[in-house]
Amino acid sequence: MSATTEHAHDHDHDHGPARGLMRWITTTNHKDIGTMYLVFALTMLFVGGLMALIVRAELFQPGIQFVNPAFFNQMTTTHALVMLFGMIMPAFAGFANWMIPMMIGAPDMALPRLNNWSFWLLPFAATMLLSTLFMPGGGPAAGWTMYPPLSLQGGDSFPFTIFAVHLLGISSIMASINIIVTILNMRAPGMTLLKMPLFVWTWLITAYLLIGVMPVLAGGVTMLLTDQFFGTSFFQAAGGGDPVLFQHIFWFFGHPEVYIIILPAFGIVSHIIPTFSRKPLFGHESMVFATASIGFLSFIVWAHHMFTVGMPLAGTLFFMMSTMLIAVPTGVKIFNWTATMWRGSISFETPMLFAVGFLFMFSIGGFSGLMMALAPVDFQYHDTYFIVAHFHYVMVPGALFAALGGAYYWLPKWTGHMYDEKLGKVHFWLSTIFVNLLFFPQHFLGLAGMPRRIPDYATQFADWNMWSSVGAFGFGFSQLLFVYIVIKCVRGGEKASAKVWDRPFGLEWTVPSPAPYHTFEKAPEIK
Ligand code: HEM
Ligand SMILES: [Cu+2]
Repeated sequence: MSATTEHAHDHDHDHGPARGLMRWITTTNHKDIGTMYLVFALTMLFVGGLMALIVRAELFQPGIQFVNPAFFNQMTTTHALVMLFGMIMPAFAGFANWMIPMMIGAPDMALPRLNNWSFWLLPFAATMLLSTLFMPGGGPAAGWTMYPPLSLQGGDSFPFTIFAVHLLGISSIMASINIIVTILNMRAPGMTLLKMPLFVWTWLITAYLLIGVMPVLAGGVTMLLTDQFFGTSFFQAAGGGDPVLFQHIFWFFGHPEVYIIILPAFGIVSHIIPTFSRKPLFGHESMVFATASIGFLSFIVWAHHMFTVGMPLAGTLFFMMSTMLIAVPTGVKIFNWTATMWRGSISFETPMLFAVGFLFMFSIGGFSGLMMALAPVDFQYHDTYFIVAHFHYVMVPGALFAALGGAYYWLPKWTGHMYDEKLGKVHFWLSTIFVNLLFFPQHFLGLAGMPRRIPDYATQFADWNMWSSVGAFGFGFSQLLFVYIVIKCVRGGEKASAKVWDRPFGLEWTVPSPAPYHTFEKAPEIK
């Protein structure tokens, strides 16, 4: 990626945003919509975080202290749904909106009205999902995976959950269509596909994954709905159906979904590490091919979530080996990031701290994933806290850290001000210490046999659960510091230059900070 340009930042005509609330409701501007996605995601981080803290408060000690088991189950279920669909996916969609047009030298997204609609579905979907908690019988409680028959035995709010999932899926599909059309049609002249920055590449592949699997999820949950209310028996053994079919459908969506979450994170990290190593990304093309291979492989590994269901030996072997294959392109990426830093002139501003933290801690989650990919040993790990430790390592110090690093990295570009570097570093270290206290002991708990999704446990698990809960509250409260830093940065601070960093790569650094409401109305020249 060697895109540099002479920039056209002065605009002949200058129609700024409308005023007041209507600006946000009717906006078709990619930067406004990006901001709304990011603010929404940050809000949902605290909604989902509160649910997680209710879970961890209950698990602080063995026995039942604070909530009844039914409500506990609603908290684990809605926590996951909110964090996945309400927090991390919208966060990366926010980055996509803000950055993709600027990175490819386009004036906006290709389909701006669709863009507005993709965003505005989200608050309605989230409200519908959260409102189930106040309905008779409460919210969904069978886990975010919604396995029948259990998921069909919950309260009457079930159709609302399903409808919320449908809306979230529609939003994702529309956003993906928009991203693909934008990337394929709106690149500035000279921006060939292989010159595209990695964040753009990872989102292009993510968008295809989303279009590939969201309809499968929608189909699966609709079949649940008709089983419940319209007398079908897709998943009901009594009527000739098969509950395991749902698991196949769900994980055909579910595994690509985890890459939908992590690929944009890979993209962001691939921007931060070169900037603060003052070297171009090592192996740009191999990164693109690794991302594409991960995207492809993610479709053929789903049954690694189902080893304990029982399947023919050939099936077990296939899913075991295809899963382990994913470690190869993932390893290519880790190697390339490390090689980018090799002999670089590295400095550790907050974005770089989060990126390097990502590198180490995401890898911990990758390694536990490899352990679980071994079918025979997964019989021990499955449905234990080891799983909880694995996916939280990839999602929190993995995906979420990349998002936080990206936020610090581009905040000066978005707001025109530098954030408070000292506080940013404090935020990083508090987050890192507490996130490890929170999730590392869960490996031990899982190996010792503690099952996941339970409100009470045997006293032998007491010590590590206590530490894990301490970590959870520490991590949760540390994120308030992030909110403070962001608000402080929006309201003022040292003025940021166009370049912001010492040696950044990419078109976004050629426009002034804050980025004007309209950028690249004349396409930049890519050399
Ligand atoms: C090296 C790459 C990875 C490998 C080999 C891997 C492997 C696995 C396996 C085998 C399981 C199922 C274990 C069981 O239930 O018994 C699993 C669960 C899970 N993984 Fe990964 N994984 C990898 C990366 C990721 C990434 C990048 C994410 C997300 C960002 C992720 C998120 C999850 C989640 C959410 C679950 C649990 C789902 C549930 O049961 O609720 N994994 N992983
Ligand atoms: Cu998987």
